[in-house]
Amino acid sequence: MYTYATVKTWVEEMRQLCQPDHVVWCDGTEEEYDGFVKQMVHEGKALPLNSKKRPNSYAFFSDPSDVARTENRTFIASIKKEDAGPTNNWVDPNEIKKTLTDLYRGSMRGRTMYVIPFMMGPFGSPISKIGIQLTDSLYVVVNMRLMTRMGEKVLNSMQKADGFIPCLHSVGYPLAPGQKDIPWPCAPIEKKYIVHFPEERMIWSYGSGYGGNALLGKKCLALRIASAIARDEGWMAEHMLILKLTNPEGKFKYILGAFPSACGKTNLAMLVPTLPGWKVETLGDDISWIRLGKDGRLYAMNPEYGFFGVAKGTSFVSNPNAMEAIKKNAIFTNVALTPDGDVWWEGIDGDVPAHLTDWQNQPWTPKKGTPAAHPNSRFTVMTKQCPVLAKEWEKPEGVPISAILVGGRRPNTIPLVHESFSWAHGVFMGSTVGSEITAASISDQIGQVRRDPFAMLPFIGYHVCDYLNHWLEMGQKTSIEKLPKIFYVNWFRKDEKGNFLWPGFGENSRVLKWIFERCDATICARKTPIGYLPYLKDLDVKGLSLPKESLRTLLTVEKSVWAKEAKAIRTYFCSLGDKFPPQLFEELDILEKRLKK
Ligand code: O2Y
Ligand code: MN
Repeated sequence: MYTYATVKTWVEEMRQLCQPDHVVWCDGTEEEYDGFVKQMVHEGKALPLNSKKRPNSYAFFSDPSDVARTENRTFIASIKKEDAGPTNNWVDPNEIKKTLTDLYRGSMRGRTMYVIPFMMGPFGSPISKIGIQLTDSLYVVVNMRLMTRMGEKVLNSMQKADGFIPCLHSVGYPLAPGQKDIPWPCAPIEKKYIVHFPEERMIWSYGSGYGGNALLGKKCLALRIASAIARDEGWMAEHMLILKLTNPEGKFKYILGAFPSACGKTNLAMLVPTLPGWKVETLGDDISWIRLGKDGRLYAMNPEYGFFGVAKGTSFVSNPNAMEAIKKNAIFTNVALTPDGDVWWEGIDGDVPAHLTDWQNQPWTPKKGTPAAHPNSRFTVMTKQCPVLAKEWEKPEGVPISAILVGGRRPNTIPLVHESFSWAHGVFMGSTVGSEITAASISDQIGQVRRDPFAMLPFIGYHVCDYLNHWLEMGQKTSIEKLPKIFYVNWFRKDEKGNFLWPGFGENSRVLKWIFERCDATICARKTPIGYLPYLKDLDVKGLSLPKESLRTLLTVEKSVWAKEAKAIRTYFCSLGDKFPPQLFEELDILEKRLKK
């Protein structure tokens, strides 16, 4: 266990290993942030944007080899291989420590080691966790300041905390004496390692400076390590947005949503309802920590302090609140630049400009045929800049949850919305979530479903079967009426011509309204073999020009199609090995029986 008393010793040990020229303890202040950004501008690593259009905002451009999370270089180093399960890359902790110790030795030469004390979760929450990240990347430092509660306040609260999670990070590009630095130092792909030690509660990341690989509070700590801690301590760390939905009478509910990466979690979290009188407010767009409250209800809180959103496709049409949030004090990574020094990406509002500088600093015109912004280009901004932030978003105890939504991109089979019969049935639904493969390196996979249980597949820090079992056990901790209801939604259903049947975005408020009313039991629902579906009269489509036929398809359960789905689910469950929870096989058996009736 890494306790308060060991912070200085650990930092000193890592300093001796990585051999930086300097060590700087970050205080997390605005002045410090401004100084760091200025330094990076001076070094040619950051570009200030047009201050009239985008005040206090900066663009960064990564190495083309370092543009996203690298799942094949992400590892779980549990003592026993079987504890990592069939869906994680396992490495032996002792072996990988040897390999990485050799790589870290001298890896910060010619650089500064920054010490970042950070807190995931609000101060005062019983499940908030402290991390200390050591990094030789100033880009990481400034992003961590926007994404986490960071600095002196964390160090001061450490004495009361039960320890900290050590997070060691190096870009893996030491500088020889006199060697000039490059704008985005990193190591080649085969030398990148993002390693999690779930038993030791420790993270070692080497060779990448990008996003989830390098901002270690996010996917590494708040999901992979936290999911292992949560299993041991009886709570849950989930890949979920948190929103507050208020009806025209002023009654509100908190709703969570588990959707795989790039399925619109940020858009849903900040949705502008098209239904008059309804309101959505945001509490989080990516990660949710869930615990049992004293009253027997499940409570959720967002452990993060900022958004690291996908820029591509973000516009005043798809997400006006995100566009407002990033008007100032933002960091942009791998976006394109307009001639007047503002940002641009595919899908942003307005006409495509005639001339841009693309994310690789090359002149760009629409004729070029390549994306101007990288498809995984990002904005980083503090949560507090979201114009529809719910005032209670930082409540240490979290907010009581009424509903959990799950879903992926499914052009067929899955209706617009259906509700589970029970908690175990809801866990079954969550375990089957996935998206259809549209572009794969192996073309024969196109059209198949890539399953992603509760959208957590890349982020479970232990065995996927133990994870699903933990979900089932959480349902045993309280009475059924206190548990949130679980709904499976699918915004991505298509017709035979490949057109989306449902308009999505703000119109999703119509589905949220149905869910709200089901939670209150003010409306009935149609019992089908797969779950409860809306009666046509209960889904509010007033003012929506949706053909009757489309609505029918969106709310139909085709038994023959579902029989195939059930078969595919069985194949998937079997692929996860002997530890797969029997209760979920029972749910599948019952589903098949209901389909045969
Ligand atoms: O590519 C990256 O490093 C970022 S991944 C990411 C960032 C913010 C929210 N979610 C995700 C994700 O992959 O789920
Ligand atoms: Mn995510």
